[in-house]
Amino acid sequence: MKTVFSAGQLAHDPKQEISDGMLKPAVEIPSRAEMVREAVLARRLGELLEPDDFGMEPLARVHDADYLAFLESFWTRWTTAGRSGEAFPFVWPVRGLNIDPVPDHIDGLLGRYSFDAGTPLGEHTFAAARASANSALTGARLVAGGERAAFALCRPPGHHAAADYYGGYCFLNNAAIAAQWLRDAGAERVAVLDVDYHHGNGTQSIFYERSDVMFLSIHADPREEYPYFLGHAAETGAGKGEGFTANYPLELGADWDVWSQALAASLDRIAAFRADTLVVSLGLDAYEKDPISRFRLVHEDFTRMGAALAAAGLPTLFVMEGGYAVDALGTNCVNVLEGFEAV
Ligand code: SP5
Ligand code: ZN
Repeated sequence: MKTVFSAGQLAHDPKQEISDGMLKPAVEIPSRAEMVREAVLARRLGELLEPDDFGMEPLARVHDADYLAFLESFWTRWTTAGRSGEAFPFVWPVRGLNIDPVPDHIDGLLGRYSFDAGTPLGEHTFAAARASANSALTGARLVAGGERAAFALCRPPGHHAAADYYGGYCFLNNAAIAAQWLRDAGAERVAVLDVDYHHGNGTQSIFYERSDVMFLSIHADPREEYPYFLGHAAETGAGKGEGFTANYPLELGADWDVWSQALAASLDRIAAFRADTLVVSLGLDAYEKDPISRFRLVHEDFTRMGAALAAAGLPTLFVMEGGYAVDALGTNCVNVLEGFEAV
């Protein structure tokens, strides 16, 4: 399987994040991608390709124009306000407040276009996020062109980013951008299966009222875990999209026995939907030693995961999401991809 990755994705290099009531060392760091790239090469998964630049248009199919303009202009506004280094929002337009008009001040804009304070935004973030989205798009084009599967080594990740807000270390929703591009390239029914430990709130919100892209997510119960405000089993889609979202929230501590049952249920739903293309939001943070997560998958479970995904028998685009046990990330990620190829 081919891997798509650009060194430009490393330019987002956050130093700190707000977590547990403190400024702590950032966990969504460039070495994550470098570790996965090394494992892809060491284990001879296949060719490593540079992405092409797809421009802004496929991003604008998923994200609002004003949100993209905010990301584009962020650094100029931030430095014009006399700031330097990484930005963190601290005020949000929650219920009862007025989201219109959009503020002029950068502190208001940061709150308007985000949903958490845990996601550092810096000078090179948007460029790196664009490069990451281009990797997803280049992978999508490989799959549309007839490859059985492709691996978009995306980082920064994407699944928490919605049409008009960032958060959860995500700025552009790579998986959603790829799924929409696949639809535009002729796929009729795309399933996005999110196996990241955290619920893919951004992807869910983007496709919630649509019946052409099914969204399924296996994740830690939002009653106990980030992102807290989406990912409950009762969320099944709305309007035309009713029945085209499926959530499998699991208790903290879930191991392969529990996790694989949700995976089997997801794959049944994907088969009933008669998806013609599968996009996997491939988080590796369900790993037992992930520093911010509390599931219990072991190395071999990731191989099993890949094999189970292959059994769906669909052209498959893997889009990397989270996973913060940096030393194990390459092993777990390539285990999934090798497990898939072995079937
Ligand atoms: C893509 C992705 O996996 N994003 C995850 C964002 C999670 N952000 C919240 C992190 C909260 C960490 N709390 C750790 C508690 C143990 N010290
Ligand atoms: Zn995650």
